[in-house]
Amino acid sequence: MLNKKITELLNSQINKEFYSSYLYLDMSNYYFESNLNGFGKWFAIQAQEEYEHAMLFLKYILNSSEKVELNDIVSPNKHYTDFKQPLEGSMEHEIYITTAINHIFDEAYSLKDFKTVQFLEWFVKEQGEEEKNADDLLKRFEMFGTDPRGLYLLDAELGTRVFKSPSIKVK
Ligand code: OFO
Repeated sequence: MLNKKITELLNSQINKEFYSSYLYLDMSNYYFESNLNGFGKWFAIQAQEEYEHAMLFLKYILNSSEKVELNDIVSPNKHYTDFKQPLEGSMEHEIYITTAINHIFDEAYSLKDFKTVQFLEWFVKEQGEEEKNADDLLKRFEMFGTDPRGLYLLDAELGTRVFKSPSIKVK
């Protein structure tokens, strides 16, 4: 059993993670449409990771014998006009998600819900890595992406990304 507030926050996080998946899929589509297939693949894998994150929150709620609430996922509704915009959007979005996860962590800690604290620790670490990835990608784009040859090589490198399942398991 979980505290009501914690259950609400975890349910809201399911929605945020599905939205993250949608947002990254939208970015992926934009790059594929622009023939930057490596960027497209990188963001498609990111979308897949976010789907997995949503499922981890969902399973955690189910395993705690609480009700999962699946709410509407809003459309990303973005219209990118240059290759840098999704990278800036991704950075901004990861900071937003980190804030949301830290907030749940904080609430769980105050309520001495150490089971949830322990579950969230993996996400705190993951967010640190994702912010770093988003920042690296943005900076590397700023360095190399404005030169056609640099953009070509960066795209080729991003296309080598492979999907890895989250290292946390919620049965
Ligand atoms: Fe769900 O990992 Fe970042 O946002």
